Amino acid sequence: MATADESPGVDLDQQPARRVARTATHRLPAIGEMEGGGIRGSDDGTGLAIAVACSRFNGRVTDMLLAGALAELDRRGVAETDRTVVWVPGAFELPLAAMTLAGTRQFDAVICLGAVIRGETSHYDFVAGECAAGIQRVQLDMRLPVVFGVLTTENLDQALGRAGGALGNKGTEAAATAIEMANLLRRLASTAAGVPGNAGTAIAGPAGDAG
Ligand code: INI
Repeated sequence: MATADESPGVDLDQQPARRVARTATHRLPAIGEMEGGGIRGSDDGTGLAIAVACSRFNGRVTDMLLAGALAELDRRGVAETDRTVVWVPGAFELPLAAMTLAGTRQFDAVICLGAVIRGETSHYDFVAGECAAGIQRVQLDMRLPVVFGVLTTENLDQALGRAGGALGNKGTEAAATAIEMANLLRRLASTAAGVPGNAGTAIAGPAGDAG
């Protein structure tokens, strides 16, 4: 089928410059064409606005996750004025808070922090499973990085070990992920939209956005 560019009577061979431009509109740079062999978000948080939703349940752990996340945002240049922290009762409530924050369109990423620790009943499985599924749903539906900084452990010691203890801090990791993903989406959006004629197919626009 003839496209607008290939309408009868137009000899593309006579228009080499135009032909090159046309070719470029149809694809992102291939892996190998970008530095380092791929496209990656930077770890520089300057200019990014980040929201953090933090669960109060197992607060001894989540306080440490939050401290780790905020320190990492600081270290990577996210201004204090560009950060918002909201609290929810438990991990089960994190997806709704994340959805609401994402819906404001004021943030480049949302970080969810929580600690689900196995008890004697199956409650743990429901809370952990629904929390993870809900967070993933928000990030896909909203096309915004929503980071799963939620510990799911057998006991308190395992959680403490991953909240600033011997095994690192899940909050710190979550902040780094938020920045990298926010920058990656920005980059992909500008790569796609920046190619002449490709504005209508920018790949990182929010769901439901007309543009
Ligand atoms: N919430 C957590 O964040 N961590 C848990 O370990 C936990 N456990 O085990 O019960 C937990 N439960 C509360 C839940 O998140 C909701 O706040 C509650 O069910 C009300 O919706």
